[in-house]
Amino acid sequence: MLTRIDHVGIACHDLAATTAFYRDTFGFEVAHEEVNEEQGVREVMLRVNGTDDGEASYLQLLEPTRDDSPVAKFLARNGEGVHHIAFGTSDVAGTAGAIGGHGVRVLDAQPRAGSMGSRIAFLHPKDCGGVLTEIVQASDRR
Ligand code: MC0
Repeated sequence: MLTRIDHVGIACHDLAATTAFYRDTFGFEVAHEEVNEEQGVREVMLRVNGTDDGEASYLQLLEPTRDDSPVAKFLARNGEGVHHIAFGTSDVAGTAGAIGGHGVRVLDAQPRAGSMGSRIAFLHPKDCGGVLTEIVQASDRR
């Protein structure tokens, strides 16, 4: 069902400064940048390995666009740091349904739009050992 780590999401206050840190200190390449208004984030995807063909893994840097967004709440409570982990699948709806069958709350009954044209569904952190967990079906365009 879940075939790889798609990305690790990191919450930050200053997207430009955090991007520069990971690019310049670790040498990760900036692969993509976008705003997701539904999720209330401005984000940068830094490629860790592979190519943008659905097999690469990324660091996803997340800066909130509004104070009532999940990432803004997370930053206010915890400060900067790891916000979620995302696993790749070829069938986000089917995988979410199967995981939900194990008693895990699926936060997105209908998959939503994720970064780089992906389809995503979140799982409740309280049902995943305290880790906000995301399932990602990469875009064919990746
Ligand atoms: C909240 N909690 C977390 C957490 N966020 N625990 C671990 N990791 C996180 N990221 C914990 C809180 O500490 C709290 O625990 C409890 O969950 C309730 O949190 P809350 O914020 O007070 O309550 P809710 O229910 O309003 O929101 C939590 C929930 C929400 C996870 C349901 O943040 C959500 O729906 N998240 C999914 C969407 C999301 O995060 N979008 C941003 C990334 P205590 O013990 O105090 O009760 S968008 C993204 O990443 C996209 C663009 C992409 O990947 O492509």
